[in-house]
Amino acid sequence: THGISWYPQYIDKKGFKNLRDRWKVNTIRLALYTEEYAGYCSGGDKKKLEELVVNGVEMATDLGMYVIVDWHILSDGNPNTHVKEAKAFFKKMSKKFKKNKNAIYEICNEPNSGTTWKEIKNYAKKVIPVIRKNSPKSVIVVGTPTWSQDVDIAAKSPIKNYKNIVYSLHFYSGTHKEDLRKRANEALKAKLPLLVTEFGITDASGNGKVNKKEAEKWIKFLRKNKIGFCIWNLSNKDESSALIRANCKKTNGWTDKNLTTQGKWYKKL
Ligand code: IDC
Repeated sequence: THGISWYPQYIDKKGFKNLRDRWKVNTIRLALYTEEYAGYCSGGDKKKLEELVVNGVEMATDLGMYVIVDWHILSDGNPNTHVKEAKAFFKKMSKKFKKNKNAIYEICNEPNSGTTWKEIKNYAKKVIPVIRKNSPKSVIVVGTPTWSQDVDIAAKSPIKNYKNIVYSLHFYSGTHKEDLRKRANEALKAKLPLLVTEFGITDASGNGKVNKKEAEKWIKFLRKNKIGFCIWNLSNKDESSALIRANCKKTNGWTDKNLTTQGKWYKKL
């Protein structure tokens, strides 16, 4: 999804079903911004946002899909900024979803602004036990430094004492290329489990020209290494990373002419 406070209408079971049946999607990632767009920690309506997350998880579950609960830090840079809220949020959610084996917890989208791996680990060590209390086995995704790119750094010092922890790798093929794949390879060589919880084929701004040639290289790399991937973003925002064209208001039942260049490319994948 895009930010669910901004685009709540896409939490639509029919839309998810279309993605599953026509696009062969098996995972929905629910992006809950913490800071931007009436974010969860910046004055947004917490109750309503939680309801959207719960609805999204229930819809995905009914449809037999995985669902990622994404604590979407971005302009807040360092996950420790809102660690208190994160703990309370994941406590509530992991309790609600303790029977949902398909629920995946992504505890910090993209640390940035110089946040170090050590700081992220400190944050993770506070949030993981909260989830583990309710959900001993669920998959937990930890963001890596520099907008979830420094997986090579994480690989040198992974989180100890917990199972089913994976590390996120994000890329936008208009911006990130062979150099990032090389670093991802280093992480894989060190046996770090990776999940691409977000990628696009535009540039890193989520806009600009699509780069399909580089995107094909990435997809080849991901398939070869059996790494799952979620595309950014399910919305009709007027930007090239949106899957739906700005003039289309439908949240399900899309035809190819409702899709952007990235949308069409992804559907065919
Ligand atoms: C972008 C959205 C854009 C929004 C911007 C700021 O596409 O509409 O205005 O965020 O909130 C990320 C982030 C993701 C970004 C995306 C594209 O996780 O929130 O979305 N991106 O810039 N990391 C790399 C790229």
